[in-house]
Amino acid sequence: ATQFGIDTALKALGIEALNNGTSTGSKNFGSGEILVSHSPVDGALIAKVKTTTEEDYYKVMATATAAFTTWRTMPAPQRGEIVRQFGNKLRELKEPLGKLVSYEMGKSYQEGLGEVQEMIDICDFAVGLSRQLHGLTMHSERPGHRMYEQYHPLGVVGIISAFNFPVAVWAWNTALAWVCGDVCVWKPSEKTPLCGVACQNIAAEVFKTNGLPEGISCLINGDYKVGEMMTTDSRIPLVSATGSIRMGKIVAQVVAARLGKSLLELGGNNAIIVTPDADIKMTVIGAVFGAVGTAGQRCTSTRRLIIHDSIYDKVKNAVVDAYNQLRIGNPLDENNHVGPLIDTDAVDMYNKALQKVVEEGGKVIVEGGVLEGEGYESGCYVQPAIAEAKPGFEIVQHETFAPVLYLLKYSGDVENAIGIQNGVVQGLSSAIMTNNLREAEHFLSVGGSDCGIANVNIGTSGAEIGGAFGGEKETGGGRESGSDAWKVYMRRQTNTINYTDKLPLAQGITFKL
Ligand code: UN1
Repeated sequence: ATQFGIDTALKALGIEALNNGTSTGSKNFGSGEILVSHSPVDGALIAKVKTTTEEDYYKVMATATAAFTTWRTMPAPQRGEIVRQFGNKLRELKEPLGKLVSYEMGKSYQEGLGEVQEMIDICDFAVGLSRQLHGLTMHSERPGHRMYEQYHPLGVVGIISAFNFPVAVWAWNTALAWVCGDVCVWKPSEKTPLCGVACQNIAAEVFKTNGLPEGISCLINGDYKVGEMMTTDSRIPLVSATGSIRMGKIVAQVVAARLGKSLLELGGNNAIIVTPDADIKMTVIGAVFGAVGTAGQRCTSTRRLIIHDSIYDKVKNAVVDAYNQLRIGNPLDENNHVGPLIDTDAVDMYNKALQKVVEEGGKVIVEGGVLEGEGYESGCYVQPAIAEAKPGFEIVQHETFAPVLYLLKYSGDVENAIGIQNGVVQGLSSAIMTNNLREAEHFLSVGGSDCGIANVNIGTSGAEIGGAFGGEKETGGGRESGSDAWKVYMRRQTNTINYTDKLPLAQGITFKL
């Protein structure tokens, strides 16, 4: 762990051998079972975290709801100032935090730094937003009346995040929620609890320095049962959850049963359509980064390449060539492209997917396999694989969170490729590689991609924070991050004011007493 400066990074982030996984800011406690965080990089124990019991949770919620009454009255631009300071702290700690992300989650150090950069970017975005939480004004149909709308904070926002973006997805939610006047309770993935502790330490210091109350940023830890405390809790008007479709369906139903709001960011099954007019060089970079970046564990990872038959062999050979150059190994070593999967369960899923595609009649053209020997002791390193498949295969309908890329062939019009691309239950990210304006515009038109993200001459992953991020169908319909995604963190109120001494009724109704 000392080799890549992990010990120094942990120290800079205030991570101890045993951490309290429940926190309201600077007050940390926790009396639950102990969660152990092992690195998929080398299998070593990084540190332990005490989980949150029901009793701990009630303390957190009491503190959070009390903090809300203070925080919501602070002018939004002043809340923005706090988020600005938080962003600056992240700038200072970018390297240690990027390193911890890489070491606890397994993505490359470059991608770990990129993730922290997303946090910094969303803070900047939120600071600007803090002066722009705009509503509209409308013209009243009644004389001497004024009508407008305003946005008020919602309350306590619950955040459930996944292991694959252990810090950025929290920041997307929390930076916006904070400027909107909400307080947040976060349950990070039980696979990356230390990333949660580190972020909470950073936030806590900023709130404390500014003399703000405990409870604006809260952390809870544990498995799905801890998440359930939030989904069933009617004091939480919004639950923002990132993870599997299976998890999202449960969260959606539990939150809806109490008529709460949920913001869901679930699975993707993202495809790149490669048309006869594609720039092959660009296609290869986009497809390979999309498929093997974060070892295929992004929700935006490229899972399917839908290639026109006229250029199929050319594209296939170029992609296979690129795969042969991939270096797999310790993600903190910047010579490597691909790090480990999160754990050995993920390795099993990867193996099963490769088995299944062969059973269904597919052909593996870049052999997969679990890597063994020096440097691979954790058992989590796999060879990124490519299989030729058919769009209708059962396995191709699923999001396997691993570097398995399916090559699918289409013939004729781009419409056929769009049909294949849309023919799955997920609807997160999509892309077309083409220099043909007609094909590109068709792909973006109403009859084109049905995804929340549709790119031209860019891969499926690596979205910028400025756009709204999320997808349709079983991806869950939520939108986070940029554009007007902030609106979900606030409640809208329509106000009509009568400044006359008459009381005319709307719709021309007369009512005489
Ligand atoms: C995720 O995988 O949950 O677009 C988020 C991307 C990143 C975010 C991915 N900016 O790939």
